[in-house]
Amino acid sequence: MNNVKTDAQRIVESVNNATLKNIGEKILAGQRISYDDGVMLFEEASLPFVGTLANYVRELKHGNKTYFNRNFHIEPTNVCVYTCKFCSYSRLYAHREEGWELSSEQMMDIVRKYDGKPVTEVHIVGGVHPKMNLHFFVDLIKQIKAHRPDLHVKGFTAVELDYMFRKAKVSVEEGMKILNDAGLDSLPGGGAEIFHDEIRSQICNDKATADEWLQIHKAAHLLGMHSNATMLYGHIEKYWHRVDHMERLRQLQDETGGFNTFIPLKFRNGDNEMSNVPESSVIEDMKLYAVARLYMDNFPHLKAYWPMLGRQNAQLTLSFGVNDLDGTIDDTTKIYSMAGSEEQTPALTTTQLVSLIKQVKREPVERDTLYNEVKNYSDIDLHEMEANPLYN
Ligand code: V47
Ligand code: SF4
Repeated sequence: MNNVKTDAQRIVESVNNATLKNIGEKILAGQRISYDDGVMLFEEASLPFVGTLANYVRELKHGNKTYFNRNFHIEPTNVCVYTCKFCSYSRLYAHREEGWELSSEQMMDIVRKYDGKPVTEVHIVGGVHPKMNLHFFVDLIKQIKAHRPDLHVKGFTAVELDYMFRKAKVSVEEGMKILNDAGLDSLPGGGAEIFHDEIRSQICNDKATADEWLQIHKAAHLLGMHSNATMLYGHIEKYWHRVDHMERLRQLQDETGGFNTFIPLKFRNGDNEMSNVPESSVIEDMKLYAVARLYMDNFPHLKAYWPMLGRQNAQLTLSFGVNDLDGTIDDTTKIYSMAGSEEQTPALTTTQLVSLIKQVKREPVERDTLYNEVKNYSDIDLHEMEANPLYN
């Protein structure tokens, strides 16, 4: 830790730009950086500058610990009433014969497939299907909880919830309470994209607005539920739109403290209506993670979702502020493989994930959804893990 602090002090002392030096000094003193500082970091700072500072903040908060959890995904449908231009995954409701729709029984078969396996979470997220309504999902959640009460149910983006609540003619607060009472434990971070209307109106004009997204997460937090937040970056947004997005999240977090994790999602341009938009470079990706770590000072965790970044770049993020890697065991999600990610079958065994983390000298720690530590793998031999079916 002392070394990282010295590295951070050195890089701040050596920078010529007075504004950047001032931002660096704020970070070293544990002070919050401003909106203008955030934009300045994107526009003017070098990758080593933001990276060294982000690594310092990461180690201050978490030392070498790198969390992962063992979960599985259920994607109820890819049929969707919305038309987000970046989405390679959905099929319009009008063409629903080209998509898939799982029945409750089929989803319960997926849950039962994990009986006896050491998973702690099911992540349920999909398209917005007009027939899969609030009552359908209340029933599904109850069935999951009746079958496996200890399984944490993290489900539904604010976009799915907004549609569900409107259709059921309940308020956001009533709808969240109904789902929470049924057994929904927390919310994933999807659907946030870029909040600012200048961009939102161009890439996902017809779904929940920024204010609606934030209102739903606030309602969940007020019930004592936790949630995550994402940002879809690296397409047509400007740096200041990213900072505006992070600022709105930081403000809600100041109010409720209900967010666990911030998850930047790299835009992938395969097979969607934005295929003409080039993808961001690895340097831009690492810079984004680092600035996010510096800006989101009240978010405990910063997560990289490797199925979309690729495993080597995800490993690299561990030096740029990230302390959590997602996508373990048997990540059945199709959203990124359909968007052109290198990871066509995103499954990584626990042994492989632990090995990825150890290769860069970090400490692999399995966590549950709420970041309670389940197991520290630092002293567990990789050969022993390879021989144990529980980890493969
Ligand atoms: O909201 C869609 C994104 C999100 C593309 O909370 C795309 O733990 C890149 O939110 N390129 C859904 N991204 C996934 C999501 C998520 C994933 C993992 C963990 C958690 C969590 C949440 O996927 C959507 C959208 O932003 N997305 N298409 C694309 N072409
Ligand atoms: Fe539907 Fe989600 Fe795809 Fe948008 S990103 S079209 S809401 S599945």
